[in-house]
Amino acid sequence: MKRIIISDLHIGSTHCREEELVQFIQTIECDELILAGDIVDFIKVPSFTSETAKLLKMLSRFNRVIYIIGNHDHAFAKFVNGTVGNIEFHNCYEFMDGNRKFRIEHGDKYDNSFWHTFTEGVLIKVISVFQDWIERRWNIDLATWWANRKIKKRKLIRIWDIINLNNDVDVFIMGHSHTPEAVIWVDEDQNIKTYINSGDWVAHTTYVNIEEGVCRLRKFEVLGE
Ligand SMILES: [Mn+2]
Repeated sequence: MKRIIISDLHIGSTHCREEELVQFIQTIECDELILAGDIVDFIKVPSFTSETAKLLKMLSRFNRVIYIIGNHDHAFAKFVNGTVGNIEFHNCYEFMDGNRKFRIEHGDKYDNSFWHTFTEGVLIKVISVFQDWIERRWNIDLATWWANRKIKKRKLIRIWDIINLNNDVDVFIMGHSHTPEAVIWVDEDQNIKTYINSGDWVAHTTYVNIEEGVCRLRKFEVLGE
C-alpha cells in the first residue's frame, strides 16, 4: 500500500505552481492520493486555467483520492463524509499502516485562537479580495511573506504542543503553515513517533510518501529543460 500526501496547493491563486503540479501528478503512482487542505483557494478570488482542468481530469486516474478540507477551501465543508466521483471528503483522515497509526489534518485548528475565529468571519473575505488584487497587480506572494513573519514572531503554536494533542497516534501529518519539516523521536515506551508538515505548492513543491509504515518528506524536482 502506497500513499502520497500533498497540501496547500492554492489552485486558483496567483502563486500556485500549477505546471509543476501537473508534472508531479502525471509522474506519481500510488494507491491513495491524500490532498491535505487548501487545495483550491476560495478565500482569494480564484481564477482557473487550462492547467487546472488538466489537473482535475488527472485525479480520476487514482483508485482513491482523499480530500481533507482546509481554511481556504472551507467552501467544501458540506461535502465532508461524502464522495464526488473517486474523491472522498474529510476533516481528518486516519489509517493504520505497518502497525503504525496515522492521522492527517490540514492544521488550521492549531492556529492561535484570535486569528482563528477572525478568519471565520466576513471581514477576512473582504481582506482576501484586497490581498488577491495586490498579489495580481504587483505579482507578490503575501501568503509566504505572512507565514515567514508569523514564524519569526513565533505566533504559530509550537510543534511540541501540536504533538502533545496528537500523542494517541504514531504519525501526525499536517500542512497549513507552508513550512516543510519533520520531527522523529522515541517516546518513553520506546515507540518511534513522527511529526511531518507536508509544506506547500506555492514556495516548496514538497510531498510525503508513505509505504509499509515508513514516511518520507520529499521535494519534487522539475524534470528536463
Ligand atoms: Mn491553511
